[in-house]
Amino acid sequence: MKRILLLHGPNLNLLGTREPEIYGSRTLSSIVEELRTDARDKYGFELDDFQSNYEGALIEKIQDSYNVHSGIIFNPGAYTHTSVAICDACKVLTIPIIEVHISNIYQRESFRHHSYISPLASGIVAGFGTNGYKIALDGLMSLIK
Ligand code: CA2
Repeated sequence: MKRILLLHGPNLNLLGTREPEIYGSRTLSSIVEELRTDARDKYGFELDDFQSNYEGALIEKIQDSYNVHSGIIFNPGAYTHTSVAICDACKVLTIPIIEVHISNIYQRESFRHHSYISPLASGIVAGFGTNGYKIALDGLMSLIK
């Protein structure tokens, strides 16, 4: 079965435990399991998932994705706005990357308005809460199926 990767950056392991007014009340594991089911049942794709608070671990996962995954759904968390290293790792990939933000980063502090990932992303979803992951899955599948 073909595979896609759902990748999460720092602090997103805390989803569902704090700041529900910004990030909603769902846990990361419930989001992952729902998306895994949708990927398999709607599209026939296996979904691998990984979350890390460490930049290097995310970079290694992106590198390992080469020749394994058909696309990536990626919420890089705060590394969105800071990480040239993650940007460089993504540049090597030829598969589509869909960048996801739960919040609308353009309605928030100005330091969240710049993304190092967006120029490399095939699509960007922001401001739809955790429903954005489903939108990202449909968008990614429209590109690779
Ligand atoms: O809106 C998003 O999805 C963000 O990628 C989330 C990042 C933030 O730095 C980006 O600017 C936008 C922060 C993730 C923090 O996640 C938490 C979840 C629950 C409780 C506390 C933090």
